[in-house]
Amino acid sequence: MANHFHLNTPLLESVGMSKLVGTAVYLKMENSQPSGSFKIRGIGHLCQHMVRQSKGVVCASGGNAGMAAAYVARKMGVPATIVVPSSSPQLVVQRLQDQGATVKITGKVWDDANAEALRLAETEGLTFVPPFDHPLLWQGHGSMIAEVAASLGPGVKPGAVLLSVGGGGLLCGVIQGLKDVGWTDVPIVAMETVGAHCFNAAVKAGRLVTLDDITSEAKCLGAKTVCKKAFEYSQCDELTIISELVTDQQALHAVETFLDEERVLVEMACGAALAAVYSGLIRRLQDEGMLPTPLGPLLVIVCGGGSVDMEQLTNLKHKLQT
Ligand code: PLV
Repeated sequence: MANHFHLNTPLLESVGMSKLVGTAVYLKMENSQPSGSFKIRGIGHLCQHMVRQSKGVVCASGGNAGMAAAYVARKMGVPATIVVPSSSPQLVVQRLQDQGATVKITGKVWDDANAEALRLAETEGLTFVPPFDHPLLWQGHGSMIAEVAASLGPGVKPGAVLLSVGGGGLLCGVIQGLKDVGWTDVPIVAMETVGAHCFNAAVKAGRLVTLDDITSEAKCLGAKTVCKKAFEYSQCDELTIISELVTDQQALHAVETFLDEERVLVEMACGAALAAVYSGLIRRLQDEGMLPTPLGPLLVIVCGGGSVDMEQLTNLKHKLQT
């Protein structure tokens, strides 16, 4: 069996984004992972530790965690059951089935699907694969920062990292990676959309908050409660985590601009991070003194695009009327 399932992804300099931000912008192209997102790093790592003698795996997902779990399970030769909420687009169900997974649609949002996945793990004796809340996931995701350090070469360090937050697994993984390479002083800009803002709500309240509902179209950011570790990191004095929100319209606009400029189609969950550049938020954070001026290279985690195609993009455009 392979050592790991993920690829060493390209680190691309974006001329268009660099012009906008006024510093070099590097894109970590996690969308080019075999399962379509960064999730394969952590889930691959976790499955290697937990799945060897398993009857099968079960994972609840907005899309990308499920794609990663289905891909890894197929490579390991074990069956995968992926539970998705009814809000996941049909193309996600199709892509999961194409990976050989059994797909079950339960509930309206990810939290409902997760309750069903936990029940199935219990009753069917399946190995539960959490999509964002587990130390092995964070350790696996951390490998992306080691790759960035190797790509940038000695003596070059990002001025800030820009990423999206759903349940907080990517955030915890990036922090793990920053710790591993000794970059914990690098500020992180953590983006969510309004209506999928469980991290921002927790940071503002000073405690974990469960949202009433997920009203954003960025369904892959749609966990109602962020994981405890992500919240703890937000309270930690040694780290700088700036939590910011964009609207769905801004995230969609960013997806479209990225497609035009970088020739890559990503999904809304990723658009949330990209929007920080295209909407001028990074510049504003500099003006407000939240980020330094001049800013060192901006590292953007291009987290994925497993839940989008042209039809879905057109539907979103109609729905959000941009
Ligand atoms: N998506 C999870 C959780 O959904 C999933 O099941 O696929 N960018 C993309 C493209 C994602 O798919 C996700 C997570 C994130 C960012 C956020 O990552 P997280 O959940 O680790 O913060 C409900």
